[in-house]
Amino acid sequence: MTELEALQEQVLSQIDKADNLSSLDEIRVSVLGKKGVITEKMKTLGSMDAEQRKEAGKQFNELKNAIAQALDEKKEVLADAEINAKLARESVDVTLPVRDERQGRIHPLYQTYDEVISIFGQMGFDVAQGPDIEDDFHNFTALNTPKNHPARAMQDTFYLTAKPGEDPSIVRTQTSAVQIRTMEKQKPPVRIVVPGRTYRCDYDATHAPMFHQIEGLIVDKETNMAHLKGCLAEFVKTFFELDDVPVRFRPSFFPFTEPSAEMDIGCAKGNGELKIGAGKDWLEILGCGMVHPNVLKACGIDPNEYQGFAFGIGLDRLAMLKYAIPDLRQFFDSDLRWLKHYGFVPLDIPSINCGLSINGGNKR
Ligand code: 2NL
Repeated sequence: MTELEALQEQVLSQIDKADNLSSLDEIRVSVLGKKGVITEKMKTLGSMDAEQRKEAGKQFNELKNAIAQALDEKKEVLADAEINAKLARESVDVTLPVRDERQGRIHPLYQTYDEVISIFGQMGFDVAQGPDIEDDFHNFTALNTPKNHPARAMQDTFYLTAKPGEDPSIVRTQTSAVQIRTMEKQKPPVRIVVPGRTYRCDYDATHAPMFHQIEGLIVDKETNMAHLKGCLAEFVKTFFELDDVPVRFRPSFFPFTEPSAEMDIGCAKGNGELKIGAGKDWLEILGCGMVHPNVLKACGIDPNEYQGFAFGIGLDRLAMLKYAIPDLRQFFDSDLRWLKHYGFVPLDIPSINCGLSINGGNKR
């Protein structure tokens, strides 16, 4: 056996015995590394004469290739074995109980939001949404609220800084602009509810500068005040989960409806308690009315052919009433202890927007 053959046999047997990737790498370095046996042998080629060098060079290369190939093959085998061992070691026990101590809660406001949308959804309303920043036309003018109308007063509405010569943009005071945008695009019949954030410059236990509304709008040929009453009476019964909730409509004024009304629900107040659905007291719950002909005209709808009803409900107040939350400001404090107390377990909510089409805007 030549010296090279002996070396090859010795290295191959070392490779064969290696039982992990790092000892295999040590072998590679000791043979093929900078100071490795074969590398050292290669260096001797320089001192040989041409004929010798040709023969020795060929033999060294064959040796080197054989060892490199053996190293590669063994490396693959060891890597596979290491992965399999790791998989066996780290197997997941799917029968272990689920960790549940950090489950989140649905905010009572959005629980209410989901409930209200799903009730109107079951009545056949679609959901429409739109931007929080509006222009003067959609927030005011199209809603029969011309310039100098008191509803535009600076202390109520947040305005953004105007570009020279332009009307300032408005942070919407109600969601009605979305109904205007829908009527501009869609021929009647229109049947939508518009939930969303609204903003007014106001702050106390029952008012926050950002609050939530849902407005409803139906425009069709035969729509009348009786439909409005039936729809809203049905809504409060379903929302408060009661067989009967007395309602009454008081005349009111909104620029965008004529006639306008406020709807109260029957309740009993006393001893610091409020019981909804029975008793001699009344609680105002929403504003509503028949869509003003000027609003239909502003959207290109002929008021002689179509009429409609509309309503606006404060979602924050509905949530406070149904879930007995005394102070509106807590809604926006982001206090996790509060949310744990007043919040809802996610799986209990009715599925969001069930069966409804959402046109435009960002879904929650
Ligand atoms: C309230 C009163 C209301 C409307 C909102 C409306 C929208 C269009 C046309 C006509 Cl596009 N009306 N919205 C109508 C009556 C009342 O909200 O007190 N909300 C909390």
